[in-house]
Amino acid sequence: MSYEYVIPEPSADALSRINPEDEDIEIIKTYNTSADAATSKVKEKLDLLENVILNVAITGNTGAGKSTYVNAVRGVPDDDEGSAPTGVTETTMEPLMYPHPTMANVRIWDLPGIGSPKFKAKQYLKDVKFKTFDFFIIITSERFKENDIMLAKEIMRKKKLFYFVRSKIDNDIRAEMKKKNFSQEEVLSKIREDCTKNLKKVGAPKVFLVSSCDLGSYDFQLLIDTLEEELPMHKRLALLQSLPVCSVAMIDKKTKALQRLIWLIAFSSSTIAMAPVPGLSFACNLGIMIAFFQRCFDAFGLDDRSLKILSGRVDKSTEEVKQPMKSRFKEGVDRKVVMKFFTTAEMGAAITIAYVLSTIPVVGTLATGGVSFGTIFYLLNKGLNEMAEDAKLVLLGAGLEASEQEKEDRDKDTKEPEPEKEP
Ligand SMILES: Nc1nc2c(ncn2[C@@H]2O[C@H](COP(=O)(O)OP(=O)(O)OP(=O)(O)O)[C@@H](O)[C@H]2O)c(=O)[nH]1
Ligand SMILES: [Mg+2]
Repeated sequence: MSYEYVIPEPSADALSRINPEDEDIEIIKTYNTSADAATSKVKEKLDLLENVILNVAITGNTGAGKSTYVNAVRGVPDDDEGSAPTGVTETTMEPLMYPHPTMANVRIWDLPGIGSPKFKAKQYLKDVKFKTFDFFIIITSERFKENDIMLAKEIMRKKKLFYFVRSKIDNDIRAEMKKKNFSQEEVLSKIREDCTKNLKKVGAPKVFLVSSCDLGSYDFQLLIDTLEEELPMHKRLALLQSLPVCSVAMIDKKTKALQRLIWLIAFSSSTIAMAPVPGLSFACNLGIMIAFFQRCFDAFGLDDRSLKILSGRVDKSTEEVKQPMKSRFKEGVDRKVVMKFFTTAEMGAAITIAYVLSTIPVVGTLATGGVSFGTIFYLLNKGLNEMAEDAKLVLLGAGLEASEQEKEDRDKDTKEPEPEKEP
């Protein structure tokens, strides 16, 4: 006996809310004509997005700040176990791979310095196995030199992506602050001009001014925006999930990236509901939701490890930085917390009906499937947004991002006073 199982043709409005890319819309459209093909395409895509490997190479002169940058983008303090060794005497002699602490598929490579006068870019790239990398970050803490340029040209020749980063900007700002008529914007634009002048031989490349001690300031966000534009979609998602939460803008970017996964997960979970085993779909959906929420929790840095690191940075206790969290995920993601989503008044009715029906063979295959897509889609979005809010509250509470009120006050203070009117 076969049962007709139909996901209703999605309306334009529903599609715009789900916000799939063009190729995803094609999959949704083909569902009604070939459910199996659409389902396996969705699963393939999910698998690719969740498990893609991203290899990032960090290179540059000795002492430029490579290892410090590696630690910063992994969200790991320099003195942490498993961090890249940093300091004036430590030198990275061979490519060392540092997996992201919560996303092992994102790998940051600390490459050897390129400072030697005998440096040969071609041989260097061969030695470090350049094909492994999705892109290169070339770091300097002073002027870009001939070796940086040679390397950039060779990377270009190999048709790989690279980005110039001028590091230790916080040091430059601190030094200039002591001078009369200090203007941060002027200092930054001077450094930018100087870098551009030094890099004339490679055209007019963008240079990103970064402090590994303060990723929330200067050009780090701009660097990520650029990477986002230039990386293939599936790699972009991995990158955004893995970056440390350093600003509200970063939280918004992560939210958007994670939203991309939701419709695919909801779609594939609705097809599980077709299995004619009582209660199975409920259990599977619960498992899927726990896995997704754990992914979001880690990406937003709400896990104990990240909060502990944050509390160390801002000199507060972990309890203090955690205190502003309002969502039901305050104590972590587990079965009990996710079950709460199924017992709130708004969802209760729909889920109870779906669950009761799913225990009745035959009817269950239809009913659970029918509500599953919408329900899971709704619940995953709700959980994601709750966590994003929490992440913002934690950032504000830690004093790493100004509140709207503080920003308004600051703007008022920096505005030129209105000239007094002549009587
Ligand atoms: N203030 C400040 N100091 C930095 C920054 N980046 C690196 N440093 C310091 O610069 C020194 C050298 O940094 P490393 O990260 O060890 O440099 P490296 O490029 O890995 O050096 P080698 O492995 O020897 O080639 C360390 O004392 C860091 O603490 C930064 O953005 N700001
Ligand atoms: Mg190093």
